[in-house]
Amino acid sequence: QPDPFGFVGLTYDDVMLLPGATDVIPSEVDTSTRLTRRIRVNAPLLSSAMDTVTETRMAVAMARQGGIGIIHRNLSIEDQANHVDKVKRSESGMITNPVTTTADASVAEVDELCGKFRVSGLPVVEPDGKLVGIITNRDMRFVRPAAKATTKVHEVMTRMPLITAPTGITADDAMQILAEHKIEKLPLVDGDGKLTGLITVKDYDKTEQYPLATKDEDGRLRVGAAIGFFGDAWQRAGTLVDAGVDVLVVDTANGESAGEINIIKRIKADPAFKNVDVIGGNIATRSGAQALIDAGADAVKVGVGPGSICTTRVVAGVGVPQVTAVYEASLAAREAGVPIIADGGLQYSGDIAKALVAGAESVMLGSLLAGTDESPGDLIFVNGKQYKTYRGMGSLGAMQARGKKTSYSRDRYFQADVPSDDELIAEGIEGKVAYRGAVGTVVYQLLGGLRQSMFYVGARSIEELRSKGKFVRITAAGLKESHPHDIQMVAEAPNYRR
Ligand code: RVP
Repeated sequence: QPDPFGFVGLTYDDVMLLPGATDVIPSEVDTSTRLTRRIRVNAPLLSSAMDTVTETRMAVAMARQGGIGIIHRNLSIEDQANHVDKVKRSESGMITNPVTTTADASVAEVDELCGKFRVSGLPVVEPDGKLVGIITNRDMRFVRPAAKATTKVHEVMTRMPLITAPTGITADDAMQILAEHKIEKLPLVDGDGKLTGLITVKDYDKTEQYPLATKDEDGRLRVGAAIGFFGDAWQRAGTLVDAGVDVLVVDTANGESAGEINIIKRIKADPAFKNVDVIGGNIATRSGAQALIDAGADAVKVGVGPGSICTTRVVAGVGVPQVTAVYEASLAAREAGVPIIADGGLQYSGDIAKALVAGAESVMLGSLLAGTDESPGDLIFVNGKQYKTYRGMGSLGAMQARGKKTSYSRDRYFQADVPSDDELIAEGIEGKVAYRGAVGTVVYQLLGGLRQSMFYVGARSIEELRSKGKFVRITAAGLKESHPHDIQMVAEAPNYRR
């Protein structure tokens, strides 16, 4: 840095986008973008890998809205992989690996599996995979609760011959069969009568309800998951891949650390991981971005200290205001063709367009989503108002959550070796955010705001927004003028809170 004090760090509140000539209206713009080198999404939004933000429900909701959720890693490997598995099974054009049961299992066991995977019935197979029947709610309805443990599947299941279809049937043809026979589940079988897949009517309903959903080639929702690089991180990565994860996010507070660079290189070199993309982060400089790109990252996540719950900039005195950080990182990333994710610090929908114009291709949100129904945790009431808890992964609460030996959250802050809870150095705080209802309505407002931005700038696509958008720097007086002023709000706005 030749002139340290001439190098100014700017953030969202320091800049505004210039309005310009436009021939598009908000409803016409296309908000699709690149998440990683290989994966596109219809909405440039990720939910943070935090234990008060993203587990199954959030990840499903985000993918349905066209974005993606990143399952946090303050969990055992098994629990985290379970979340991934549940998202992948939540809806799909075709389930390639359906949960099944056998004829001699009990109805109680079927009940348990149905509850666990949130399905209404299971194909029944022989040990070699041959389909022998199907058992659904309809078959189990008249089994008394007390008899469930002793009633066997073969006593109540619907037996072959069933309505089935051959492997490889098209979606439209399958839908026709479902409609013609008024059935909800269509097992797919190969020439030997072995079960190869399952198509359900529920999944078609979902496809119509969420046309922008982020899906893989098999029609399953996409999901990401966070890993670190200490301890059992390698095993975690492998287990997540086995569970079907689409993207791994190497999630540390300093992405330029030797450990992170090494694990990215190792993943990218291993054929077992050839179908997953890897997001590296976080960094906040051009050289940081370059280091992750050189290691092979498929996207680079930017943000050191901007998070609403983050105290890194105060505790360590380290960080770069986010608009400058994104811009600097993009100087390396644009050249390499690697997308940037702007992580943390977004307060309003207008900040999304600012992040994209500064150089990002998508944004990651914590506090804006933590107050929704789909985030983990219960509603809390304070003075009659509704809130949900939200905490930094570097807060004492998060770092202590899994005890001393099994370090998860704490190794994000490179404190896996700290011998006792009392000796941890927190880099985040614990708090609460206002309850905001369903993710769907929050994302609707965020994307709506982004569409307005694109209209003002005259951009039909995110790519066009990024190339056409221009900033003006504003002062504290300009920021004051930008917010409502000289008035007391008397009605709640759906997209504005002080
Ligand atoms: P925000 O959206 O401003 O709430 O920020 C969320 C981001 O903050 C996360 O995606 C993560 O990068 C970062 N974070 C999470 N925990 C902490 C911390 O404890 N310092 N920071």
